[in-house]
Amino acid sequence: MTPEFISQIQHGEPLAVARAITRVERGGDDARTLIRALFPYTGCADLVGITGAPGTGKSTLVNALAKELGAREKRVAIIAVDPSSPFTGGALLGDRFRMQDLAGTGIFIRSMASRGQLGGLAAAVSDAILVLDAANFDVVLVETVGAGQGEVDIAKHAHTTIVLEAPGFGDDIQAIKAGILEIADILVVNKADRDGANATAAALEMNLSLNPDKSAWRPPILKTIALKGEGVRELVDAIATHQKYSREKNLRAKKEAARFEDELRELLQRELLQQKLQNVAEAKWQSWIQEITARKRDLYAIADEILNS
Ligand SMILES: Nc1nc2c(ncn2[C@@H]2O[C@H](COP(=O)(O)OP(=O)(O)OP(=O)(O)O)[C@@H](O)[C@H]2O)c(=O)[nH]1
Ligand SMILES: [Mg+2]
Repeated sequence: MTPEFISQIQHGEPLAVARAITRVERGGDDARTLIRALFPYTGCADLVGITGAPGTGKSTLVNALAKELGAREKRVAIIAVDPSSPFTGGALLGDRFRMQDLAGTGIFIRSMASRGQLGGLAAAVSDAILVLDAANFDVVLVETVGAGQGEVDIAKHAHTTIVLEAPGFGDDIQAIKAGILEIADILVVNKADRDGANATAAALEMNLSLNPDKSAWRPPILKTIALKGEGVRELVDAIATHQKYSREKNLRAKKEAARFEDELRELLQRELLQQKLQNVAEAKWQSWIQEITARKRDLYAIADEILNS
């Protein structure tokens, strides 16, 4: 890792930034050295999470948001966390289309697959965010499907979290089902060109009014037609309003502290686990599991043995 590489990343050179993210995805010592070198240059980018059920229009909206931010002279990067789940098989094709859509705009886009990530998806995405932050992007947009704890954590830890909903599920609010409504700083009913958008907005409104805390930030409910870019200007304004509010109320600093605290705990868990297990042979491990299933010994006894070894 040369000083030139670090400097290229800091200048936001797309190839260097892409290589850096590949490196943090692979994990290991290389990733660690890189993040440590970049960390002092982070802490400036606005981190905006966009989450919602599959198909609500997150990718379309993120592209529209990125363009509007770009028009406001912001340097924008996008991370799309691809759930690589069977029910959203279109993600890859969709992403190719998105990348074409953004070609020539100077907007950096990268998708990260949630499968097969050493050290977990959340860790890889946080490191990628640090890379983009060090690369002097003003805004990092992170799209996640609101499923899975790691993904929810990513969204939760953004400075501003947008939860997307779309009409067409009857009275059901998908975000409630997914348990992600509470993390919203801004609620968006996308596909407002469709029947039921007003009803969905009203249902969200009712849900918000159940929250008795009048002093807290009340998430605005906006309607967008992401396909046509309608409502996107208002959404960018709402993001700015929220960021101003969270700076004034010191929420941004608190969120960041909470994020690093969670990440430090996770890191320690992984490292300690690895430390304790690195000298345990697979056969030994399997024999412990068999002892437990045969009720010869219990979980606590085995754990004690490992911890005291
Ligand atoms: N009618 C209508 N369709 C839209 C709108 N926004 C997005 N769509 C369509 O909805 C479909 C899903 O959009 P995506 O942006 O891929 O949704 P997503 O939430 O990113 O989907 P996943 O990443 O697979 O979870 C696409 O066919 C879009 O063209 C909108 O405002 N109105
Ligand atoms: Mg998508």
